[in-house]
Amino acid sequence: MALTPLDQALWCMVLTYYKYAKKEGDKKTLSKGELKELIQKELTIGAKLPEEKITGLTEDLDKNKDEIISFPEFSSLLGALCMAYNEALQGAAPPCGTPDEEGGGPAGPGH
Ligand SMILES: [Ca+2]
Repeated sequence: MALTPLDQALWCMVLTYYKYAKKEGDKKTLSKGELKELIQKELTIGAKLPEEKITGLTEDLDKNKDEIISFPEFSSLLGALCMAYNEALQGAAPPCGTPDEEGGGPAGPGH
């Protein structure tokens, strides 16, 4: 069976993590520099975030304060982003198509 859009999105999250994790040091964890690069290059909002916001975000994510971002720590960023996108959807059309467009889609906000 082909991957569904949700499968692809999940794989994309995991693979994006490793794309940056493998750049330096431990290939299975993100250094603070790798996380910063990921945020700046992979998130539309990331390029607009001031340096200190990214640093603050990184500090928050590094729960055990070992200076590296493990996958479980990174996943809380993904969760927070999902929440932010959910809020952005309230009263606005999504920037990409909804998964079931052909079916008319859910009774979404707006339109
Ligand atoms: Ca950590």
